Amino acid sequence: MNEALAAIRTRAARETIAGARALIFDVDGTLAETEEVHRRAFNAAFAEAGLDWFWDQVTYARLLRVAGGKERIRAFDQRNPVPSLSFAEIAGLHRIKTARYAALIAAGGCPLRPGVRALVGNARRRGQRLAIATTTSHGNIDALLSVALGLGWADLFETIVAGDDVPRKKPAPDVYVEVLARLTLAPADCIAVEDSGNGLAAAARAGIPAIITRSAYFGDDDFTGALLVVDDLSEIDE
Ligand code: XBP
Ligand code: MG
Repeated sequence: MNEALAAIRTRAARETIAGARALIFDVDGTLAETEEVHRRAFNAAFAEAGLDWFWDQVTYARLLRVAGGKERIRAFDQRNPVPSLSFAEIAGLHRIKTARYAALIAAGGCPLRPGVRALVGNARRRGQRLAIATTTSHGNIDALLSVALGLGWADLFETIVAGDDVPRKKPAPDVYVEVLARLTLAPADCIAVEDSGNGLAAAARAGIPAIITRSAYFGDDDFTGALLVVDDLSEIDE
């Protein structure tokens, strides 16, 4: 594709985004580069539990293909022929991790990625409805956005659907289908804002056009079918 055609496509995508009835945001990797904080929280929980596990960035990048922290722990434990943790123990370990994540965010915060604040503000000014569709937990969303957007952050989003609110996590479409039901909007009236191949697949299975903001852990994913792929959201709203 030559530059002129690329510019035409980008302009058309920007107009589609500005004209959508609702923008549905993913959280981790999209609103903020949180996965390094999640990785530190997992490792802190393993240490606290006396497990000799440590997830380096290469290991975590591979495990991130499994959506959901509990599912990720289980996938790692099942690398052994005889897994060592029960479901209850995994849930307890994940609770420790979630507490560590909140503490790390509170201590150092995790800034919004470039362009996020502007896009949210411009969308609100255009009268667009905003929602969140994420695999992580409500507690993690609140920990992140109460620092990044202030204590009233939830007032910006009409509805928030988190991983444990639905039967299946991304790449299943469940969180997006639930958001559409709560907004009573058709998929084509919305735009999903995502960072990963799993997120794009989840939005696509719900029939929702998606834009991708490349993130640190998923930058090399296959984003075929995305309406637009950008390095960050500052390319969307000038
Ligand atoms: C990303 C995820 C989450 C986080 C960890 O969610 O897959 O599992 O990595 O959070 P999304 P939890 O990109 O959909 O926002 O440990 O709470 O799952
Ligand atoms: Mg994400």
